[in-house]
Amino acid sequence: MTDSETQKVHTALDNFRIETPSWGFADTGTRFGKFLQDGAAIDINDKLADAGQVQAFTGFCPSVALHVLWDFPEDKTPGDIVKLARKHGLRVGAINPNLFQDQLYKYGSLCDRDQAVREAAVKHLLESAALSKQTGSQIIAIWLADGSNYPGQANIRWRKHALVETLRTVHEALSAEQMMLLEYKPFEPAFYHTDLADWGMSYVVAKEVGPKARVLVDTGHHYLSQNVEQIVAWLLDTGMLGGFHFNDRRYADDDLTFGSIDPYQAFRIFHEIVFFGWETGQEQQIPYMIDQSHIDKPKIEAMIQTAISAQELYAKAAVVDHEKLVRHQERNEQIDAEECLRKAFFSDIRPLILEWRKRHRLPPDPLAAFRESNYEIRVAKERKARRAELGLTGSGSYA
Ligand code: PSV
Ligand code: MN
Repeated sequence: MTDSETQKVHTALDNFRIETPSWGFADTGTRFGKFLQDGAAIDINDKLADAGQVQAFTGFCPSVALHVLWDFPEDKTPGDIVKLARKHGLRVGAINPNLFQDQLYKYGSLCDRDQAVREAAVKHLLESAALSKQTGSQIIAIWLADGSNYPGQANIRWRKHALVETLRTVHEALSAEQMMLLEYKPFEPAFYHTDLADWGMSYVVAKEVGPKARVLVDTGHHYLSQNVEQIVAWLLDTGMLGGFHFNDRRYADDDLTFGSIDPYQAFRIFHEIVFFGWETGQEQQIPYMIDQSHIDKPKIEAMIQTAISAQELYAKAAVVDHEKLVRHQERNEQIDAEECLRKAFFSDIRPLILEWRKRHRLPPDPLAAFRESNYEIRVAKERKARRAELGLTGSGSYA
C-alpha cells in the first residue's frame, strides 16, 4: 500500500463512527416467536451496558439509538438515561418513536382516517422530539408501519396529505439543531401498499414537510435488485441523505449482519459517500446506524462483528484512487474504472486497522478480547436469575 493510501485509510478510520441500536441487545424475534438468550438485555441499563462493551472493544461506536416505548421507563427521566449512557461511556443517539406497536394503529398512525389516532401519533412524535432534545441526541428517526393490505382499501393520496400535514406539526416543534429522518420500507407489516414505500416517497414528503427533514436509508428496505448506491448518490447530491440503518438481507428485511451477504454492495455505498466527499470537499457527517435484531446470534458479539465489518468496508472505500477513477470515467474506460473499485475492494487494509487499534490502545482483535473478558457469561448468569425473579417468559414485545 502506498503512503498516500495509508494516509487515506488512517483518516477514514479516525472519522468513522457507527451507532448501535438498543433493540439489538434485547431478545427479539420473528412474527412466529422468539428464541431466548440468557445474556440478552432485559432493561435499558442492560442495553446501555452491552452497547458500552461494543464501544469499549471497538472504539468507534460511541452512541446508541433508543426506541421510545422500549427504552424510557416511567421511573427514569431523560436526564437519568443520559447519565446512564455516560456511565457506560456512551451518548444517546437517534430517538426512534414507536407508531406501530399499539392496537390503536391497526389501520395506520399518521395516515389513519381517524383524527383521534392521528392526534395520538402526533403527540407521541412531539414527545419523542422533546426526548431527542432533552437527551442531546437531536435526531428523531421515524419509521412508519402505515399502509394497507388490500387494493381499494385506502385512499393513497388522502393518506399522503395526512402524512405531510401531521409531520409538519412535528417539524414546527423542532429546534434549529434537530433533524427529522424519514425511513422508508416497501412492505411489512402492510402487504399491499406502504405509505412511505421507497426513497422517492420519503424524499417528496421530506421536501414538503420542511428543511429539517431528510431521508433515512435502511439497507434492508429495498427490492432485491435495487441499486442502493445510486439512491445514496442521488440523496447526497440533493443534500437529502439523513442517515443509514445498516444491515444485510438475503430475501427481504432479514436483519442479517451488514456485509454478510453482499459486502461489495456495502463497499459501493461507502464508495459513493467517500467519492462525493472527495469531489465536493465536504466532510460528510452522516449518522451511520446499525439496525439489526439478531434472533439466534449472540447479540454483543454480533454487534462487534457488524461494526468491524462496516469499518473495514469503509476503510476499503477510502483506498479508491479518485483521480484515476475520474480520468477513466471521463474517457469511458470501463474496465479501468471498474478496476479502481475492485482494487480497493480487494485490498487488505487489516494491517492498517491493526495499527489504528494499537494507536488508540484498543485490543488488536475486539471480538476475541470481548470473549476473553467473559462479560457475556457473567451477565447471562445474573440476567437469567433476574428474569426468573421478575417472572419474565420472554414472550411479548421487543422491550
Ligand atoms: C423497521 O423494519 C425498522 O427498520 C425500523 O427502523 C424500526 O425502528 C426498526 O426496524 C426496529 O423495529
Ligand atoms: Mn430500520
